[in-house]
Amino acid sequence: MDAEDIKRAGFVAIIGSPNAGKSTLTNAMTGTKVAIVTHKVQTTRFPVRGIAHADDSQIIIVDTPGIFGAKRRLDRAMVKAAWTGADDADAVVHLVDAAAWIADKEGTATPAQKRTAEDDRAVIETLRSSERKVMLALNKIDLFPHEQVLPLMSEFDALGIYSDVFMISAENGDGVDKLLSELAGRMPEGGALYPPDQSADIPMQLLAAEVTREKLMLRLHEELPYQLTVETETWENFRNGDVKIQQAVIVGKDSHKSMVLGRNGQAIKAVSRAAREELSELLGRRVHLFLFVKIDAKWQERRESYSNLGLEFDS
Ligand SMILES: Nc1nc2c(ncn2[C@@H]2O[C@H](COP(=O)(O)OP(=O)(O)OP(=O)(O)O)[C@@H](O)[C@H]2O)c(=O)[nH]1
Ligand SMILES: [Mg+2]
Repeated sequence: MDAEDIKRAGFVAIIGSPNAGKSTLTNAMTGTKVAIVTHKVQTTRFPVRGIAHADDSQIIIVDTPGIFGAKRRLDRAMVKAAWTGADDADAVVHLVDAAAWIADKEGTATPAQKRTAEDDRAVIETLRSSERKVMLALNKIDLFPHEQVLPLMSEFDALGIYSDVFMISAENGDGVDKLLSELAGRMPEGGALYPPDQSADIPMQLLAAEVTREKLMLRLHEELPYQLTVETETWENFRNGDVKIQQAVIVGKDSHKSMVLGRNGQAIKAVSRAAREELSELLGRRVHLFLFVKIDAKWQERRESYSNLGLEFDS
């Protein structure tokens, strides 16, 4: 698509409880990996912009952190950023894990699914008290028969806070084009905001740190993934096209450092290999990745940790 073909352009915020599939949907709509995805809650920490095109519109998808009853400073900052993303957008999609709701109704919900439905109810209450209508997308419809989702659609519809209800699978793409095309029509008139060949607006160094954080989240258990952060410290482009990336994995204490390293350094080696392979693919170049573990007991109480990610420290 050429820039002059674009007649509309705007922002769409994807909001919802943790694990609803917001980042999966963002990646599906932009056709590339702009946001990291894991099966764990609170994967996304800051809003990420992906750029999609449909019909004559440029649609800037803002993936946001999951919304939940946050207590820690970092969590509060994440939730605040999600609502700010919604306030600033031309359209808002509330994404709901329909599989969790159906399991909740049938009494077969896992504790995690129960929490998801509870977090959704809190989001609904906030949306109810705001003036604006948002679009609802019921996600993960690949996980159960379609007839089960119909009563759920009517239930959400009856709340009177949604302008439309969509059924989608962010994972296999069902319904995603329809949603995108609907969004395209709602973008305000105006020219392109980004070059049409661009599919993400996230600095490469930050995306590279996110990829490593994804691999750490997949590998490490319990609280540990939530107690660490990753920073890209150096990035060197070589003449032969290779790139050398050095990253710090920052943890709060010694025992966490040992867990990140793993026995004989096995854990960090596996993380490094997985991150390197994915980065090579994303960049289309050979990547030399070097990970170091650093201890900084106060990283979650430092202003820069937040401003680096575009989060507000005083949330
Ligand atoms: N079966 C199925 N799984 C899905 C679908 N969409 C997302 N998932 C899975 O749901 C999990 C969470 O996906 P994410 O995209 O990370 O969810 P999120 O809403 O961004 O989560 P946070 O960043 O933690 O708020 C991952 O394991 C995804 O693979 C879907 O349509 N169907
Ligand atoms: Mg996410």
